[in-house]
Amino acid sequence: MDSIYGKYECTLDLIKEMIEGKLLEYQESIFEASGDNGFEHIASRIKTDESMREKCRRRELPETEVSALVTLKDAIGIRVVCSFVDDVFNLIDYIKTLDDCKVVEEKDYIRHAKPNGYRSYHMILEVKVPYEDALGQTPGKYYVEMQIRTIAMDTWAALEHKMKYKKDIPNQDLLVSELKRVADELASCDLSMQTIRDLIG
Ligand code: 0O2
Repeated sequence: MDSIYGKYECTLDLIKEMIEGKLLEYQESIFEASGDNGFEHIASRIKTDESMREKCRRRELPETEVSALVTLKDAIGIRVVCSFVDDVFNLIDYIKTLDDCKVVEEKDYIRHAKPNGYRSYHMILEVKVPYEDALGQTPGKYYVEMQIRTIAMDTWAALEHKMKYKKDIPNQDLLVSELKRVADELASCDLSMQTIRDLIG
């Protein structure tokens, strides 16, 4: 079966690399100015053909390029993991200044954690590029899902994700409530770490 992304598949990699490049420029500029690194690392992915098709079916969308690249907006996913909470919000401010990138959706699961304890800042960027998009327009518009969070939030999300996708875990209810408790503890530690960093100056 052909890729759901059709002839636009290669463009997705180019856009992912372009945004990553801008993030690395930011990291360098912060390092030059202060010796800090701005963020710890980037993890990125293009959603696989199989999981994009599965998402289309779940949303009762036709399995087309337009569904995958225009209606759904997470074909390109970039996660940036920071040491400190302030680094997360400074990075968000920087992303909002980028030329040809418009934030079209924002979810602040840091100030408003999900009931299970999930914390992260999500943004959908609409990126204007000199390539054709799935609607046949040039310059085209592509979408990038950004997730920005601290190391503590990231470790928690990975563990919770693992639990969600594993079947027949004994004492699952207990683990769910323990995870929620730990998420709140980690949030409190993140704030304490930020305070100590600010006091060190
Ligand atoms: P993958 O493979 O990570 O991409 P949508 O993206 O439209 O399906 P929604 O709720 O509109 O879903 O978007 P939201 O809330 O911004 O969440 C999108 C992504 O955030 C998810 O992608 C997860 O990666 C992550 N996420 C959201 N909530 C949780 C959570 O409670 N726990 C964990 N571990 N991750 C979460 P996908 O689509 O699940 O998959």
